[in-house]
Amino acid sequence: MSEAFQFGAGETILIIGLGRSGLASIEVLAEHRVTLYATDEKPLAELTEPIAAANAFGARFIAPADIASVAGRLECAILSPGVPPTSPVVRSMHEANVPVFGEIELAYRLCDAPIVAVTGTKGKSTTTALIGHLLRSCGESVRVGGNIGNPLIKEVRGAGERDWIVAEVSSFQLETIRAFKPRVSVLLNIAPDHLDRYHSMDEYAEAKFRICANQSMTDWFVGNLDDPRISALHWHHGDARVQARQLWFSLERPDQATIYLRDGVITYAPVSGDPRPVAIVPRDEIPLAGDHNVQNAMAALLAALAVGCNPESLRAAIRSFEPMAHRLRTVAEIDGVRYVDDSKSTNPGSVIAALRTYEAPIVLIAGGRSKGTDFSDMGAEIRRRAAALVAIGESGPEIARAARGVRSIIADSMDDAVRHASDLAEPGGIVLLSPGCASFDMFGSAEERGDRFAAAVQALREPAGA
Ligand code: UMA
Ligand code: ADP
Repeated sequence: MSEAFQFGAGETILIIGLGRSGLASIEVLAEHRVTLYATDEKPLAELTEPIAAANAFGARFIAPADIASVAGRLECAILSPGVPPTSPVVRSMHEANVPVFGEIELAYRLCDAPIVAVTGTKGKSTTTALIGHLLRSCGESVRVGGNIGNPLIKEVRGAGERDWIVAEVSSFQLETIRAFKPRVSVLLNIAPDHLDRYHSMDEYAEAKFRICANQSMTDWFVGNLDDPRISALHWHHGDARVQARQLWFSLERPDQATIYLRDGVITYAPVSGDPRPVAIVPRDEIPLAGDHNVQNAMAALLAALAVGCNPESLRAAIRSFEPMAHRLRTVAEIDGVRYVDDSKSTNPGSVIAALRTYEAPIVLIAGGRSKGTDFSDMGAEIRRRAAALVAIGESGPEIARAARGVRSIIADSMDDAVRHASDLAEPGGIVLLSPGCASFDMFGSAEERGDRFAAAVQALREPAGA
């Protein structure tokens, strides 16, 4: 089977997974008059709505057990990021020699606009949204999509060479790219996460490195010099994995970075023209809390500079960025206690980053569904920085054990957790929801978990028994 398919009439494609990514691919490929089949491993009873949505675009549902009956007719299959490559459906595609790739690759092949792609364990959505904001503020026409929530395939529709696409790409999505070649790639950090899908950190890191695998010398790579796995890609080390021109951000090594902090000011060392350092913005003027967000801001600024924005415009633009919900967002202040929703903190590294953000005494609410990560570093940071821990969810007891020595309570609902946390907090202190885990043991999503936290906090205002 050749790879020269055009995504047009006469071709037949199987969509694997009927979530947001799969349904968006169906919608766009239907416009290209491709013959579509769709499959999903969920029990049929739970698929009524997505099958109806797929049918509405002319896609026929095939149960996973019947896939072999259509395999011989397929040009390719488009895999949803949540479906692991070990899934039986994917295996049956390999056995039938049907090429399998992801929606990001499909979007790339159907896209005329240059792409800025962002990956990393944490900070992807913030950095992606910030790059979108910076480019837009500098007068560019921009569309933002990908893992951030709105499938990329829908954003690239109708985009031309004068537009920019800013794409958040997860490691799952990078597993199934082939030719995907962003004009600018951004690699933020690599920390333990998703170890229920990857056998090792090396395997996880390899998936992340794919973001720059097809880039050439006309492209740009933005990397974190403070992350040992990423700084190993520096051309100094003779590593050939990055062919693109390299731009580095750092909090720790100002002398070797393209963007760094000097006297509290984010400062750029131009890579061409006048080499004198350019002060871009004092860190205190970035509307995002914590050192980790200074790193995200530096990465976003480098990406915008690579696109061609000038430092003066960026200085004004970054100040007007609105932080995203569920990421260190204050949702209330009650009786002198600040309540902070960081529900999107879904791995131990983001809990550590959140704890390091505040000086005030913290009562931490943490726990949920573990992703196979080790909680010992997070436990040590809780001991160092938290006044108390309220542990929730499946991993609550494990986290409480890792933080042994800190006053801990196990709570069995968000309402219960917030009530305990409010009892434990002192005026001037912070109640911080930063779970360090997935939400699916207790909630439908991290957003729902954050909303339930905010609602439980609001309920504290109501008089008892009201
Ligand atoms: N399914 C199977 N077999 C499996 C697993 C899933 O058939 O083994 C089916 C499910 O029954 C379901 C469908 O696949 O019907 C779901 O597909 P999906 O899990 O890929 O989810 P989508 O709704 O398509 O959303 C995906 C991303 N989800 C994942 O990567 C898990 C979304 O990222 C992304 O926003 C969306 O595409 C649009 O690009 C979410 C995410 O959690 C936010 N990402 C992870 C993260 O950020 O840590 C990587
Ligand atoms: P992602 O899209 O990679 O999950 P987000 O920008 O949505 O990242 O942030 C998710 C969580 O991670 C939030 O709790 C946020 O405070 C935290 N976070 C953001 N950037 C970083 C970073 N560079 N290092 C560690 N944690 C971070």
